[in-house]
Parts: sequence; structure tokens; C-alpha cells
Amino acid sequence: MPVKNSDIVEIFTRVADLLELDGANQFRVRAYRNAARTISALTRSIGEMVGNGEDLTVLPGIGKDLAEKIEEIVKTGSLSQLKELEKKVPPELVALMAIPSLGPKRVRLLYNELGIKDEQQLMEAARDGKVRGIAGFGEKTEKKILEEIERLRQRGERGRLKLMEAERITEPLIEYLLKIKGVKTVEAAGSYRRRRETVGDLDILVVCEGGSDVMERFVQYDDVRQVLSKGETRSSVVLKSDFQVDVRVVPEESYGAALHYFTGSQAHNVAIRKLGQSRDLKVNEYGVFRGERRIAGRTEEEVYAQLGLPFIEPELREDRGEIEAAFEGRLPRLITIDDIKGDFQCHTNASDGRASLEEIAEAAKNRGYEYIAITDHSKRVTVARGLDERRLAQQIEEIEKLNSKMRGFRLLKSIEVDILEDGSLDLSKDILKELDIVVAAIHYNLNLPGDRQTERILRAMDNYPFHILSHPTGRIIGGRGPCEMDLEKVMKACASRGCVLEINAQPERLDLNDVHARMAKEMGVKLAISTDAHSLADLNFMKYGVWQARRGWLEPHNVINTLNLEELKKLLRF
Ligand code: DGT
Ligand code: CA
Ligand code: CA
Ligand code: ZN
Repeated sequence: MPVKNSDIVEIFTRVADLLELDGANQFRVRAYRNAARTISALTRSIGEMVGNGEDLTVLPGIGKDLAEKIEEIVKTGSLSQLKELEKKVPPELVALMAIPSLGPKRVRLLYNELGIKDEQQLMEAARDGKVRGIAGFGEKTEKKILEEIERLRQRGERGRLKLMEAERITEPLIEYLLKIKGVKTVEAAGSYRRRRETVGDLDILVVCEGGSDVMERFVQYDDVRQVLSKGETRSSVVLKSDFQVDVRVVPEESYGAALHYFTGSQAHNVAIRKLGQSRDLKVNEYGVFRGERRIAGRTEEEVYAQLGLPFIEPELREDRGEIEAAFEGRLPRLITIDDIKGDFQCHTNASDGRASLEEIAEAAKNRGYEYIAITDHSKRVTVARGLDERRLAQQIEEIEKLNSKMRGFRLLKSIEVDILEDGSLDLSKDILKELDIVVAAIHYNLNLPGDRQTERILRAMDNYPFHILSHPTGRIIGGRGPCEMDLEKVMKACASRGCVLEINAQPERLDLNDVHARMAKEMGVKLAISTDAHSLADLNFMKYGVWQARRGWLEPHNVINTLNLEELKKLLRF
């Protein structure tokens, strides 16, 4: 792969950062930053210039030394100086730069002034109020650093794949394995089968006839980067995406027990094993045993039955009360994708979506839906060409025209209206009253203090037509954490006003999450599952929302997407 200008910029920026952390002379640091700036502004390919033997020192800020380094990068793809620096500067110190408030200069200052070498030391110093004493830090920054560390730790999901990413890798692999001669059954267990929002590694179970070369073929799979181990019954590989896959071959008579064991969660397994012990049974990945005799193992149903339990859906297996509920016959009848009769968020090409109203209506109808809400952004969201009152009125007219031509299907007049910082909505009440459904969301000022954020939302609910709160916590998986707010208070308010909370089905949002969705259910708040589609293909995100809803113990009656058009009209009074 030829070296791109952006690769060189990245390397030089990294060198500058590390030099700065290392306490190097400011002139040297600046030279690399200037060079990075020059190259990022360049319209020509540096790789080509080097290839043509052109003189790089004609470029501003590039002297003989830097020109040589650029040539080294172009020729070798890396820079030996950077490797040296990476060996020299302690990684814990480098890691501190992941804290948003801290750049290399500040990390260096913390080290010089307080001897801080890692996150733990930084946290302690900040808690003791020592950080605020350093020039340029202050009390506010000290507090912010603590919050940011907290957030990074909470996130703790670095190195895990989002469920959709895992799915893109898993499904073709399963198909590949199924095609191998002698293979009878292939199933992905683990967190993937429990539909957790992120997946650490993949655990695949295989049943096959004796003499199948499934392991041989597995490690030869195209996407394999490294084989960690290869055996008769277990092999592990790392794929090019850095994703680890374990494949286990299990005997047919143990398949249910193995599937149960490797589906987990570990906490669920431990609880099940204990339950077995109380009945003098041993439960493991080979089966359920009374003494030496196997009394179950072929299917999961069999395993549960020997423990006196009905089948427990994988999404519930987190040891969050599912075993007690199963005992008492009060397991939820979980919602399925087939219960879904419509979608509550979709952007058109009037704002930042790609499809037209007609195309969306057609696609939604083809999915068997009875309705879909058209929710473009409102004017505050300028980057998405949000709609003002005039454009929304125009869209309402277009929707009414289209609706009059359709039978058994309806586009719902709606909007994803921005909740402004003071809790007012971004569009006038008059126009909002013309809509079937008002979906409201915060997109800016996500970092208000918790009590103000809560106030902001409640104020909007109290003073406007307001049906659904979209992506309530604002979190992005692997990105930013949830906003600070008092969710219990928000949910209480929803319950008393009949407002609905969204499970945003975008794979990187899944907001509300499983735990909060269940909390909403318990507080008597209904949920709407919305794809927040920006293209027709995004309508397929529905299943991620349904999976998250299932993890939140939701039943069809908890979710307004299960209502037919007539029922929905009654509920929302349009
Ligand atoms: P992940 O991969 O981090 O997203 O989460 P899981 O749940 O897939 O965990 P993983 O891959 O470490 O193990 C797969 C399953 O195997 C796990 O959910 C339960 C079972 N398992 C693994 N280690 C143990 C253990 O030490 N005890 C018990 N009871 N079960 C275990
Ligand atoms: Ca796993
Ligand atoms: Ca595993
Ligand atoms: Zn949005």
C-alpha cells in the first residue's frame, strides 16, 4: 500500500507528541508539528514526489533532516525514530493523552510538577486537590479530568466489537463452516448469542461426523491472520479485524449442555450450577449428571428441564433475576421482530437522509409495516439542513398527499425536534400541533450538569406536544458516555405524562440500553424502537433495537411498535 500524505501527518504528529512528553526542546517539537501542517495542506501526493526524485526541501518547514525522514516513511512505511520514541516514553504516560482535557504539554507538566506517571496517580492527585495548583490547570480542569477518567473507565469497552460489526464477521464464517463436509450444526454462542451490544470474542460450536476436517479448514479461512491453537476439539484464531474466534467441536449428545455453557453468561452459569448442586446434580458443558449418569445434554431445553426450569431465552441469561422468574413462571414473553408493525424515526433527503418520502413509504410497506414516522431534523441542527416551520409545513402537505393515495399504510407526520438548552423546543407549538407524533431529542450541550439536563428535558415535556424522547442518554458505544441526568426522574415524568422513551436501534447508539429499558418497563413507561434511518438500508437496524429490547425483558405490550395503526391513533390521539 502506497503511503498517503495523511499517514505521514499522523507519524509526525505522533513524534511531536512523544517528544513533548519526553521533555524535548520546544523547537524540535514545533518543527514536526509545522511539517505535519505543511503536508496536510498539500494537494499533491508526497509519495509521488519522492518517486519522481523531487526536492522536498522546497516545501515550507521541510529541511534536509525532515526530507530524509519523509523518504524513509515513503520507502519503509514507518519511521525508526518513532519506534525509538515509543520504546523510550512509558506507555502509561502516553495513555494519559486519551483523557480529552490532556494533551502532551499538560501530561508533561503533571509529570514535572507532581511526578504523575499514570492514570491512578493522576486520579489521586486530582482528588487531593493537588492538580489545581499547577499553572494553567485550576479547579475546573481538575474536576473535568476526574470526570473524564471516570467516563473512560465506565466505558471500558475498548477492544470489543459492536454487535453489528461482530455479525458482519460471524455470519459469513458460519456459512463457510456449514459448507465443510461432515459438518451438521454450527452455532455462535457467547455474548453474540445473548445479543450483547458489544462482543469480546466469538465462541462457535460445531457438531460433525467423525473424520471431518473442519478444524483444518477453519484455520485456513481467508480472514484468519494468526492461528493461536489448533486441536481436535478446540481451535482459536485471530482474524484480520483483531477479532478472536474459538471453535469447539462437541459430541451430539452434549450439544445442548455445551451450547448452554458457552452461551453464558458466566454469572448465569454459576447460578445454574449452584441450583444443580442443591438438587444433587452436576451441571457442566458435557451435560447434567446424577452421580456418573448423564441425565440431560442433547438440548438446552433438556438441561433446563432437569433443573425444574422452562427454557430461558439467551438474551435474559445475565443473572439478573431470570432464574427466579423462571421458577415462579413469570418469565417475560419477549418481543420479536415479527411483532413490529412500524418504525418511529426516519430521516428523508429533506434533511440528512438519502431517500425520498415515496421511497421510504414503499420500503416500509414492503417490510410489512403499517406506518413509519418521518422525522427529519429541526432547524437548530444546521449541519443536517434541519427543517424550519415553513419547510416542515411543506413536508406535511406532501405527506398528506401521499397518504391519500395509500391504503393500509400511513406515513406519520413527525419531526425529530431539537430540545434547546433552556428546555424549549426548536419549532413553534403551532406547527408541532399539526404533527401526528413529536419526537424530541437533545443534540447539543450534552455536557450540562445532571440537574440542569434533567430540568431541560422535563421543561420540554411540560410545555410542548411531546410524544417520544429520542436517544435519551446520548451515548455512543465506544465513543462518548451517557449524558448526566436523573433517568429515574425522567422516567417518572414520562410515566405520569404518557411520554414514550426510545430505544434507538442504530448499532452505535442502542440508547436506551438493556438495563434502562427494563427500568422503564418497571416504571410503567412505554418504549418505541426506532431505526433513526438515514437511508433505506438503515431500516434493517430494527433487529438490533429488538434485541436490546429483549435484553431489557420487554414484552410486546411494552413497545408501541406492536400497535396497529388504529391502536396507535387512539394512543397518540391523531
Ligand atoms: P465476551 O466474549 O467478553 O463478549 O463475553 P462472553 O460471554 O462470550 O464470554 P467468553 O467468551 O469469555 O466465554 C463464553 C462463555 O463461556 C461465557 O459466557 C460463559 C462460559 N464461560 C467462560 N468461562 C467460564 C467460567 O470460568 N465459568 C463458567 N461457569 N462459565 C464460563
Ligand atoms: Ca465470547
Ligand atoms: Ca471466548
Ligand atoms: Zn438524532
